[in-house]
Amino acid sequence: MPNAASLDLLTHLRELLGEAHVLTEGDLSAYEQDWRKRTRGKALAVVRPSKTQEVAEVVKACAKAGVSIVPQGGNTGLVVGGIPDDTGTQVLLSLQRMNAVRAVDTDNLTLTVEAGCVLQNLQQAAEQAGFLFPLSLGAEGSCTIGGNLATNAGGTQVLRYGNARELCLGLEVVTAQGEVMHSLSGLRKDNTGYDLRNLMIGSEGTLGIITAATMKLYPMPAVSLTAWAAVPSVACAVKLLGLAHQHLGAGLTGFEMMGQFALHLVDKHYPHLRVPLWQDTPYCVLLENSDSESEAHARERFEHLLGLAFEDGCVSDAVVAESLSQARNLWHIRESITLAQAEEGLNIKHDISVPISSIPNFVEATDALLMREIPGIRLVNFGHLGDGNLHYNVQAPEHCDTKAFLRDNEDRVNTWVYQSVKRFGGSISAEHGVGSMKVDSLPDYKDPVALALMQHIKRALDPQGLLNPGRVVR
Ligand code: FAD
Ligand code: 2HG
Ligand code: ZN
Repeated sequence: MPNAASLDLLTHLRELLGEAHVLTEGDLSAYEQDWRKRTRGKALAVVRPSKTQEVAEVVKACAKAGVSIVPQGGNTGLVVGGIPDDTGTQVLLSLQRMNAVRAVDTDNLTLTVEAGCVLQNLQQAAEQAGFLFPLSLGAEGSCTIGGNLATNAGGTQVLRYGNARELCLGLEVVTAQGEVMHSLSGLRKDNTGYDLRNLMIGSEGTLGIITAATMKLYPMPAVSLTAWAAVPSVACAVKLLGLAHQHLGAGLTGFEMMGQFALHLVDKHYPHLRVPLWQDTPYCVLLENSDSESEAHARERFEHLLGLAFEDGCVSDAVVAESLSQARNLWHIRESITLAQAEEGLNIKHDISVPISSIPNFVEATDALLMREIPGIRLVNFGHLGDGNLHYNVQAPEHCDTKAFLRDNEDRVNTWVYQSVKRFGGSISAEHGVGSMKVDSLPDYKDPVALALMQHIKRALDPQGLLNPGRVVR
């Protein structure tokens, strides 16, 4: 039951946003439950501002009442960072109504959008203007650009275009004091002091609320071809990556690796997708070659590369998509692994990175350790090999009680994987962020001085601890 101060705050928020946009009753699970349905919180209210000034007023009202705020975009995050805790005292601030494209500047090659703009709509706006916005991930139909920037999302085009951070030129941010930082300039060069844009990117809603962003546009490649190759080992996949860099140069826009069990799950749960070549090989690789010349040129370069890889023994079989729909289907298979894993049951997720050169040894050592410790464990290894980033996920042994398995094993599996990552000089979060899931592990794996500086920054920017408390740093 909210106390008198909370009831006063709710009255104030209703005056600011209107009754319809301060939700306290009914089914709020879309806001209060995380995408994986592993955690359910309870908000004092879900508020849905439609303008930057409204966000600022909400923050000021909450700051005055001492009530903390959890910003939320599309609620597709995978580390429980964008839902309220279970105390019923936090305000969940959804950016979903702030979804306008504010400006397209085709000379400056930029597009300015509000934070709640769904990534797919941003991609389409870029396409309508004749350009490419390259950020691409499985959740693109629901995640928002504000959430992408708050988590510095990666996805499948990073090796050519970079993470969300590299695609952003400017931000508009509401601070923890309810002030608006106007930095949407769209400049490619600006050395007037500390880089506050990059501080906000990846801060997961703990330092400010992103309300709009100016993003880079890129020329649309004339043609993109997709190939699917069977590789005999992880070391061969790394070798193929080296050859692809050498022979495709900047044309290499995607390089994803998928383990046999990951593909088995897609085959089992989505048989209509007809996964190619997976049965007789431990790993498959998806490659994309984007070319500014012609399809014939792209195909010739691809075939040359695959020919060399066959000769070298690092590819045992391969197909090059003959049409756009075949290429889309191959990507769809890759993007369906997360959903196929969810269909299979509760699981443990990792989004680790190690230097690309260490990936074969990391996988070999970690596979051996986990299989020795938990006989029957099912490893779902896939991801962005081109960035040194793997989703080294774990599914419970078959026919076991998955809830009990997670209760008894999740922490020790995480420790084994993280220790292995540390041994190979990697990161325990390459993509999804820290959220509340990894906040207590971070001190064991982050440089202590770096962590202390993060804590100082948090206290300096948000001394009341109002923005997404308990996430990223404590
Ligand atoms: P939310 O889930 O709503 O929020 C995520 C975090 O950002 C929270 O901490 C929240 O408080 C904060 N936040 C949200 N909006 C704002 C804002 N405007 N201002 C300040 N803070 C804010 N991630 C990848 O990096 N690469 C992938 O390839 C990838 N693939 C995915 C595939 C699937 C099927 C799914 C379900 C998820 C995937 N993700 C991936 C994770 C997720 O989609 C990304 O983290 C995405 O960027 C989150 O965007 P969102 O709008 O849903 O944010
Ligand atoms: C992907 O690359 C996402 O598909 C999700 O980052 C990974 O489900 C996962 O673990
Ligand atoms: Zn990923």
